[in-house]
Amino acid sequence: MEYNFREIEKKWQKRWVENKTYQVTEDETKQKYYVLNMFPYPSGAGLHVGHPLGYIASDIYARYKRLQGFNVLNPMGYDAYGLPAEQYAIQTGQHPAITTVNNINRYREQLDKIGFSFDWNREIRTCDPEYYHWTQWAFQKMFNSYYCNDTQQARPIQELVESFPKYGNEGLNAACSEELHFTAEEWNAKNEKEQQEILMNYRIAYLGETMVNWCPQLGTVLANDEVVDGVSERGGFPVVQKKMRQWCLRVSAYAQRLLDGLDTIDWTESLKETQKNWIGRSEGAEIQFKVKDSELEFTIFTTRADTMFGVTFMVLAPESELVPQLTTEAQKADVDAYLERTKKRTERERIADRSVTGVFSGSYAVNPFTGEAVPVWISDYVLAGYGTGAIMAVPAHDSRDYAFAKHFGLEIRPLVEGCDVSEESFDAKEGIVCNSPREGVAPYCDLSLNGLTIKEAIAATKKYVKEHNLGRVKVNFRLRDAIFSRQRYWGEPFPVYYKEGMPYMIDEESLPLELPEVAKFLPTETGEPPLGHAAKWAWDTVNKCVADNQKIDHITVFPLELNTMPGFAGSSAYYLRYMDPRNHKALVDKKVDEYWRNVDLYVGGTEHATGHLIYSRFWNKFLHDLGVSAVEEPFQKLVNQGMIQGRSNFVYRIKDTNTFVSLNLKEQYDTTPLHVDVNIVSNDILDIEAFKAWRPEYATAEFILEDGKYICGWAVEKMSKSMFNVVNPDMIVEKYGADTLRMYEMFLGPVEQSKPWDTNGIDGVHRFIKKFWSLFYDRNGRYLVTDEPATKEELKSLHKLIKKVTGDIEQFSYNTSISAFMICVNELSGLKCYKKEILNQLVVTLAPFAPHVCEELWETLGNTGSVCDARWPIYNEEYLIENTVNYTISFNGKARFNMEFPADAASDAIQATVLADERSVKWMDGKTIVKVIVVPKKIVNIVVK
Ligand code: ANZ
Repeated sequence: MEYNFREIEKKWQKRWVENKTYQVTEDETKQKYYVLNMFPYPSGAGLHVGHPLGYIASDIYARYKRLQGFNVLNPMGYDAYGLPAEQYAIQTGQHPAITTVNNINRYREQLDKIGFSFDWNREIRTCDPEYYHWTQWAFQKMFNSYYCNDTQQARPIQELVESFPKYGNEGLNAACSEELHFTAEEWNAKNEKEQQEILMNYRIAYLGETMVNWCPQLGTVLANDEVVDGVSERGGFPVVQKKMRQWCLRVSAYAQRLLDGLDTIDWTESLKETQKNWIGRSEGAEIQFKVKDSELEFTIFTTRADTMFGVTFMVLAPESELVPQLTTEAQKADVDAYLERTKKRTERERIADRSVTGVFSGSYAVNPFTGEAVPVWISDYVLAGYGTGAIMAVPAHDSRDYAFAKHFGLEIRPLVEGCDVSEESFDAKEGIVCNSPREGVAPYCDLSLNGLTIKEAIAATKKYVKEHNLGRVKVNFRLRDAIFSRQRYWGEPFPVYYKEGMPYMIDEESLPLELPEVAKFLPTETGEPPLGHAAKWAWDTVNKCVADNQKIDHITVFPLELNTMPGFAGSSAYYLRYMDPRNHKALVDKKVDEYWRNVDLYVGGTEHATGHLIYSRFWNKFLHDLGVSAVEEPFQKLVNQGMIQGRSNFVYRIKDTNTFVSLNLKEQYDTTPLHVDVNIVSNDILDIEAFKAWRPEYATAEFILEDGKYICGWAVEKMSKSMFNVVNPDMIVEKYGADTLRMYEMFLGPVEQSKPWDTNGIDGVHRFIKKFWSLFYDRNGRYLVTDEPATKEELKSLHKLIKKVTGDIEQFSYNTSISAFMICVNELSGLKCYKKEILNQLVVTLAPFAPHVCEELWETLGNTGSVCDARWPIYNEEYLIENTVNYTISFNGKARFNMEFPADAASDAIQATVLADERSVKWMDGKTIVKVIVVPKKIVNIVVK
């Protein structure tokens, strides 16, 4: 029988479905293992060979764990809300739900062909109301919670509702947007709306005034990385900074826990480092400065409190609320002009751009340490969202302050008198060189920093600040709260209605609140989000249902929220839902969650390092506080798969002709390289007929060939449609089978590494599977397998493999495993080993990589049940012991041939056997033996004369 992969793969894919091979339930008798892939956004282009890379890697691991006896959860679903479907809808009128379903169906078809062990029973789609029910539910819980800094956890907002009337917010230590102080009397004197405003200050999901990148043409707010040089990445439309009331999540409250959690998980150091930087913990002090000739006071944040004596000016962020207060009449026009200018820049551009801009406010601030008045400037190198949005500038010790002072001719005063502050002496990284020991400073206050190191000086200053009530010690985080509103259609609707401008949650029993139909997917004429087009988008609080907008009376029927949730909403807790996807009563049943706990292995791209992987950790911690998620960290081990790059092919057209010259002859002509579809090139040889048929203009093309062939050039580039280097996995499966595709993708190189797709080696992998097959059947289809006992050599070959593959899989080093399979199969072929004892175990070892062919051969060997349920073989060290040693036989120091001896052979015996060998007789050439030296386990040297 021939290796007919088409039939085999079809047969087993069908049988897996019929036998529910990959369906998994909670089984208390087995240990769980949860494998997860970052679920895909189903785009219109379908899968290319880069997409399954991570899925194959995790599938191998899932199958391996199952063979080891674990109860493995390996689910798959779709991140189905997203911009491309919506943009397409805007352009064509096609409802995004339809495009999304079509794309999902195509994805599923492609995935099914590759033979994954996904439990499709657990499929989820983020756009499915049954799914987003729980996204909305979690949002409501966040709205109804605040973060207690003392206990470091989320707690019901109801606690505040109950304590404010009794104690005000005295003694409350909670994460908030703004520091507030009020007594019980003050609280009780407020009306409902005012009280709601105060509670908003503490809620974990809150409406906040935020500066956003607003793109009027797209009618939406963009994330910083969606804005490039002041225009939208998508479409190139102008973007302005605008203050907007938006839903936000108080991610910043969890900053310390997000940081601490990193020490408990098995992620790469580089990814942890990225998250640490993103969270950006910074220890410093907040210090108060009085405004000269005024009652006003403001606070700055500094990590270098010790530099108080070097402050020569202050800087406010342009958006700071202090700006209008501190701007004097004389400076107003200049300040307004400056503010107008900076509005156009995103925060990221402001950080990246080092050109100096700014304007004097007209006011002065008093240094609490020296009593000196220094000018207050406004500049966008100070960010509104960080620290207090105001700084004390120490140009002699901070590079940005230095550049600013130089530009505007402000004083640069080093901490040590007489220090060189010329441009040449400035070390941007270290600040100016003369940091310590500190000498010669004449403090106005009684603090002396003389002789201290920077660290000691900072500590001493902080202590002084605290003791003299000049400010407080403060830890700042760079991590910002997440903006959670999008002015788009294709996303989860907020389960929120508005009464007197304040948001209220629809009751939990009424969830999910389903996305309404709209006439148009664009913002309305009045600039409202697309949901503003919905005719039936009001909440009837009596009947607890959605009502026509006409019924809005602001008494019992209220308008619903028009924003929708952002992309990360649906992907933040999806791994929990996979545990219990059809539960109507809860996100996940408590017992089920206790069983699966968290993801043991998560595989996905590094591009999610700071988005999804921060948000989902935050979301999970919140649910953990609620007692919903059993484990604080959602993803125990994380593996980032590399990208598969495209391998492009080129043809060379001779300028101004329709003639194409083969690669190695092109130097003789003046040519232009053109991308050619890699699918009509095989091993860099162009299929000329296919090329002619590819484009009408090539129908009459002529060719200058070498050795009768047209050889294409190649280059490694991003895999993209425009480079014609996209390889569709369907084509590979069609030509070679899924098992070859799976093994080949893994053979390309280490999973974590980016590497080019290069079909040139695929034949080799395919041949390997055929060779493996030929251990079972000969060319004439005769079944070869026997029950004979295995020899030591055969066992050694097998156990060497088992040992290697077991170790490799644990390290995700699949490419080296595949080499080991090739070696083993070659060895067994050489030994003509067709023994069941060996083949049974070989099949099990290969099954995670090539499941179809292994199922088939497992059955052939007479086993019942799926190979998935076999036992992973355990290698036996005994078979691996080298029981023979290879000796080099030399004559007068020259190596001549090799001989095998038992490892424990005695020197005498070795000597006798060597001398009796006919090759020795030849090399001695009738001469006399002077001496025979036997170096155990190595060499035999015969000295002759
Ligand atoms: C005085 C000083 C002297 C500073 C010196 C630094 C060096 P990290 O580590 O990132 O927290 N800063 C504070 N708030 C800022 C804002 N909103 N925008 C821009 N810069 C701000 O950095 C904290 C330091 O960055 C603070 O310490 C402050 O400058 C500046 F030799 O204060 B420093």
